[in-house]
Formats: sequence, C-alpha cells, structure tokens
Amino acid sequence: MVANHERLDVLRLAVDQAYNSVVITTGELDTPGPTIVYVNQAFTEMTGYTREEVVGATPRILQGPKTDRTQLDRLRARLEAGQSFQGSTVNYRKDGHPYLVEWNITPVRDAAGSVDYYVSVQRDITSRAEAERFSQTLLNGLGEGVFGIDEGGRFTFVNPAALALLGFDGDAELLGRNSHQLTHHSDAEGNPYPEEECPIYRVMQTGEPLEAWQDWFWRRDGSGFPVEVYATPLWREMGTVFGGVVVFRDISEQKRLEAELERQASHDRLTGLYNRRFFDQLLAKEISRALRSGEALSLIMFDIDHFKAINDNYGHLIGDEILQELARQVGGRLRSADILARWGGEEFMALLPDTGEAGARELAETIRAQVAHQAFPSAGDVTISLGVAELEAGEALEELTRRADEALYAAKTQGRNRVKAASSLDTP
Ligand code: GH3
Ligand code: MG
Ligand code: MG
Repeated sequence: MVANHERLDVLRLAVDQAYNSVVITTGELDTPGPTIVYVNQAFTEMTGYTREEVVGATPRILQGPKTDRTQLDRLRARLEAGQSFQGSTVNYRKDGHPYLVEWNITPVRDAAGSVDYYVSVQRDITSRAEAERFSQTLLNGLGEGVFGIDEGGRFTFVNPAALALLGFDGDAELLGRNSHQLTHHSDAEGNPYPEEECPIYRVMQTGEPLEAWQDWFWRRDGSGFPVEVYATPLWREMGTVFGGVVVFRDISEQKRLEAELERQASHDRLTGLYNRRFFDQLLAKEISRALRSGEALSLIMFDIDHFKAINDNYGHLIGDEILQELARQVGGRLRSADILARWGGEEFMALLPDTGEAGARELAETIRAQVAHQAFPSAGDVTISLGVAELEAGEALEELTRRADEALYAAKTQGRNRVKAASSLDTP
C-alpha cells in the first residue's frame, strides 16, 4: 500500500512537470473572486509570470482588451451552476503579448459538497490557430479547385475555387456526400465511370499519389469539363490512409488550343481542307490498305485553268475566294469516305477509296461540269482541268501521284476544262 501522502507527492510531481499549464484557484466566486493558489512550471513558461508573482493574485491578470467577454460570462454562469467549463479566448503574458488559449476549469468539492478549489488546464493554441488560418487563406486564395475526401470518398472540405468550378453556391450540398457520384460519375462520352475504376479512390486504397491525371468532371447543372487532377493520400500516424486531398483545374482552354494546333498542323488555313503533308500520310495508309485488301483506289488531281489571269483581272483576294468556293463545291460532291486536300497553290487532290478508274473518271467529269456551269459570284466562269489515276498492283505513293499529275498535265495541254485518265496516256 502506498501511503496517502506519498501518492500526493507523486501527483504533485506529475502536475509540476505536465506539458500543459495547470492553475489552481480558491473556490470563491463572490467578489473579489477566486485567487490563485498554485501554478505549475508550464504556466510560468507560457505567461512569463513567476510563481511568487501570481500566487494570491486573481486570474484576471491574464485578461486584456481582446479577451472574449462572452466566454467569461459563459464561464461564470457554468461555475455558478457548479459545472465545469471549456473554451478558448485571448489571454496576455506578463509582457503584454497576447496568445490564444484553450482551457477548461473543473470545480473540486470538499466532503460536504461545497467548492473548495477550481482546477484549470490551459494550452497556448496560437500556433495551431495560425496554421489553420494560413491553410484557410491559402485554400481560399487558390485558383485551383481543392477538396478533401474521407476514406469513403465523401467530401470533407471544398475550397471556393472548387465550388465555382463545379457550379455550387456553397459546400452544404457537397459535404459528407460521395464525391465520385456527384462529380465523376461518367466519362467525357457520358458512359458510366464505376467507383471501382476511379483513380482518385484508388489513391486511398494504394496510398500512391495521382499526378497530372487528365479526366472529366461534371458540374451541378449537368455540364462537363476536362480537368487535370492531383490527388494525395492523407496518412494517419499509424500508417493507414484516412482520406485524400484532390487538386484540380479546368483544362478546357488547354484542350481547345491543343485541338486547334492539331487542326492547324493537318489543315490548310484558307480552304479548311487537309494540307498536303497530312494528305500524304492518309494516302500512304489508304494505299497499303488497298494493296492488302485488293480493293481499288483512285486519285483525282485538279487545277484551276488560267488562274494567274483571274488573279490579275480580279485581284488576289477574289482569287482566294474562288479557292474557298471551289473547295466547298467539290467537297459537297464527294462521299464521306473520300478525302479532299489542297495539294498546292491552286491544285487539289481527291482520294477515292474503293473506286476504280471508271468511277473516278465519272466523278471527275461531274465535278468538271459542275464547276464549269456554275458561275462564281465574284469572277464569273471558272474552269478546272482534272487528271485521274487508279492505283496499280504494288505501286508506291510517288508513282501514283506522278501519274495523276501527268494526266492533269495532258488535260491542260489538250485544251483545259477536261478530264484525262493516266491509263489513256499509256503508249503501247
Ligand atoms: P493553268 O493552270 O491553266 O496552266 O494556268 P494557271 O495560270 O492557273 O497556272 P499556274 O499554275 O502556273 O498558276 C497558278 C497561280 O495560282 C499562280 C499563283 O499566283 C496563284 N496562286 C497560288 N496560290 C494562290 C492563293 O493561295 N491565292 C491566290 N489568290 N492565288 C494563288
Ligand atoms: Mg492553274
Ligand atoms: Mg497550278
């Protein structure tokens, strides 16, 4: 058996050495109120007072202009009712420096039940409060959307940018609800995106962060937008994941620019048709496909007649309009599988898959007649000459286009406004 007085010594030692400040006052609530009978070492460090300075003094020496009166009133009401109290407010050190304190007070009663003492434990939470305010300011000021999720993927916080990006006025509709189902339920095409496949949820299962992941989020109004996502797991001290932080930004503009650059790389700016570089790539693919499958493939190459004179008579801008109009007219004539490109200045090439020479000639003739009979708004009559060539067994791209070019040249030399087929040039 440990003697009572020995136990008290052990307790006093523990309190003396505790990390938190401990203050014991008398149980006197009437004016002049309680006075301090004991403070521990941590208290003297927190406040800058020595024990001698505070023992016998009122705890009000810790209060000052920023001390929250409502907290003190609440404190008094609780103590008068014989209850314990817990709260936080601003206190002041001996040197006048304010600090944020979190404290509780518990009454200690004698055998008869009246309050002898109050025991108060206090903690300086200034740095914690400042850290919280710092994170809050950071989150509020960020242009990126940031939200937190728990292990189950439910929203734990959502910053203002995330609310704006997702089309919500406040976080009330989001907090505690399944983030995947609300913002990530389908892919960009609208197909269901099962939770089991969600890469953000996987972060919480594997503990592996997700970086620069491109995906698709949905707004409150049902519209969607492309996003770049970073997701970081939140670890417990014990080494398990209890949630995650998701940072995302809207990359619509980036995606639009990428698509535009891609378009520019493959299309002609004036007519909107494919450019020669891209056409050559498509032609190479189509040729190897035709050679493999044994299907026919033909080219129609055409060129405006006396275009130099048109430019000279009407000006270069009218010349440009004619190129655009011609691209529209011919484009409207072709099947969807056909491919039309601006081959050079005023030379065009049409690739006709699954089409033999007879079919290609027929189409070329239709196009020729249409262009010849349709007056161009700005320059009256315009005619074109056309050369047709069908792919021969084992033929390479260069050879095929050279034969189409030769056919076109023959159409020119034989009087223009006509169609010539490469096969008709063959000399026996
Ligand atoms: P033909 O084909 O009947 O033999 O005579 P042409 O006068 O059309 O002959 P050529 O192919 O030598 O001339 C092509 C002209 O097309 C020269 C050039 O000024 C003009 N041209 C090329 N690209 C453009 C363009 O983008 N806009 C305009 N307005 N003119 C262009
Ligand atoms: Mg020409
Ligand atoms: Mg030309």
